Amino acid sequence: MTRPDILVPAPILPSAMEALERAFTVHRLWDNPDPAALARVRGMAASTLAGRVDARLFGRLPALEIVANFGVGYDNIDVAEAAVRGVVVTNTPGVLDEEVADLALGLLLATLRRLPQADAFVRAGRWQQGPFPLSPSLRGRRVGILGLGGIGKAIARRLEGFAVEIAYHGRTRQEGVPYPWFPSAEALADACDVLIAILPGGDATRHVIDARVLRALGPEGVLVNVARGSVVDEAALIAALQDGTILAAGLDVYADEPRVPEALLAMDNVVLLPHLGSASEATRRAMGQLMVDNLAGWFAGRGPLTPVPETRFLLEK
Ligand code: NAP
Ligand code: 8YV
Repeated sequence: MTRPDILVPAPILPSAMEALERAFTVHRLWDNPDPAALARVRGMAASTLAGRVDARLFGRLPALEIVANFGVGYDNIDVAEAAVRGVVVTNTPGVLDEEVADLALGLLLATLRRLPQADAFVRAGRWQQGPFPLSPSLRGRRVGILGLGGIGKAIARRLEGFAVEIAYHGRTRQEGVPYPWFPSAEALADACDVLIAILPGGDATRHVIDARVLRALGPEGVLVNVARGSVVDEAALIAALQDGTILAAGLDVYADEPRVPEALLAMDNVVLLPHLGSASEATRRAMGQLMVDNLAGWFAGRGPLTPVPETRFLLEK
C-alpha cells in the first residue's frame, strides 16, 4: 500500500518527525518540494512556528484532507478556509493542561515575589551589602481567570491550594463551576487584582485585554499572559506598566514572537519567558504523539482523535 504524502511546513520535534517518517512519505516545505510532490500531499503537520496555514498554502495543496496541529491553540490556521475546502483540522488538547498550568503558577509567583530579580541580586553579590527589597504578595488576592477551559481549570485547581479567591470570564457561564462568573474581561479585571489570560488567540479575542481592562485591574494589579500575544494590546500594556496603571506583568507570549518590544526588555516590573507553557520534554513528546495519532487515525479510516469544533461537521457526512 502506498504511504500517504505529508507536508511539514517547518522543522518540528525530532521524535514527531521520526514517527511521521515511519508512517508517511514526508515532504519538508523548507526543501522546496516540486509542484508535483505538493499535488500529492494529503496531510499536513502544522505548528505555531511554521507561519500561517492560510488560503495561499491551501491553494498549493489541492489534495489536502487534514491539517494536524502541534499545539492546542490553532490560531495559526485559517480554520474557516479549511472548512470551506473540506479540510479537517486537529489540535492537541488535554495532554498539556497540567504542564501549562504549572508554568502559569510559576510565572505568577515569579512576578509577584520578583524571583528572577532576586536571583540576579544574589549572583551580582549584592546580598552582602544588604537584604533584597520586600516584594508584593499573593496573599489576600483575588485571581481572575480569563478562559476557564482545560488549562484554565488546571490553573484554578492549583490556585485552590494557594488559598486565594478565584473568579472567571468566558463567553458562557459554566454549570457546576464553583467560582463566580463575570460577563466581560473588564468586569472580571475590576473584581480581581490578578488576571491570568488563558483563552484562545485569533480575531475573536484580539486585544480583549486593552487599556480599559488594565485600568480596571488597577495599580496593585498583575497580568499573567500564557494565552497568545494577540489577546493583549501590547502598546497599552507597556504604557500601563510604565505609568503605574498596573503593578507588574508575567508574560509567556507576545504579539510578534520571537521579537519582544525593547520597552518590555527594559522594565523591572515584568518577568519575560520565551513561550514555554508546554515546553518540557515529556509534554512536547505527548503533543507530537497526539498529532501523529490524529494523522494515522484519519488515514486508517478510523477518524482523527481530536478534531477542532470548526471542522467537526466534515466528519459527520
Ligand atoms: P479550551 O479548553 O478550548 O478553553 C478555552 C477557554 O477559553 C474556554 O473556557 C472558552 O470558554 C474560553 N473562550 C473562548 N473564546 C473566548 C472569548 N472570546 N472570550 C472569553 N473566553 C473565551 O483551551 P485550552 O486547552 O485551555 O487552551 C487555551 C489557549 O491557551 C489555547 O488556545 C492557546 O492559545 C493557549 N496556550 C498557550 C500555551 C503556551 O505555551 N503559553 C500552551 C497551551 C495553550 P467559552 O467558550 O465559554 O467562551
Ligand atoms: C506550543 C502552545 O508552544 O499548544 C499551544 O497552543 O502554544 C504551545 O503548547 C506551541 O503550540 C508549539 O508550536
